[in-house]
Amino acid sequence: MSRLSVLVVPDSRLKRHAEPVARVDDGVRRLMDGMLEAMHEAKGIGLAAPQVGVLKRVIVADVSRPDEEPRDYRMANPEILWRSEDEVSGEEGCLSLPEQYGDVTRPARIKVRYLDHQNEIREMEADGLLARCIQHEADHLEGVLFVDYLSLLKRNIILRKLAKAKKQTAAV
Ligand code: GNR
Ligand code: NI
Repeated sequence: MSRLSVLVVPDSRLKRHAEPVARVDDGVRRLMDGMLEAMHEAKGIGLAAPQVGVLKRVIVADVSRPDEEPRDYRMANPEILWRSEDEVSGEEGCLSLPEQYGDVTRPARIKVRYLDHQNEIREMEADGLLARCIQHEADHLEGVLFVDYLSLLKRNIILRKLAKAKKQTAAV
């Protein structure tokens, strides 16, 4: 059982800027492991710390398909150092916007620098779904959600639906 629960929109913590970690210590490692557990449980491919109410620059990801070897990424203070000129559109979802989807155009490839779970600096190039996922998670650290890239009309339809759903759960 996971003790971390994923916040759902509307929640002001999902709109805040997250603070860098000074170093990856046992506390940050525990956070990363708890986030991976919550992410896998929810069948997500990524998760950012603000989604579990922690305003730190920590993200995790595992974009492997069920038939593939799992590959967990743990990243603190991720910095996108380079984005490709070429962009691709793809459908995104978010555990904080349950059952809502939309097409987002993003750079196809990125280079990212981060601290790994051993507090070592690493640099990595990513493409495909991993590149999309890291960009989506990095956005969470700035309080940006995928719906912020949609038209005002589509965004408002989604946000209104979720606000209504939350009111109804609160009323039960
Ligand atoms: O599970 C998720 N799927 C997904 C699909 C396309 C692009 C990004 C993502 S990340 C999302 C989990 C999540 O909300 N991470 O913040
Ligand atoms: Ni998300």
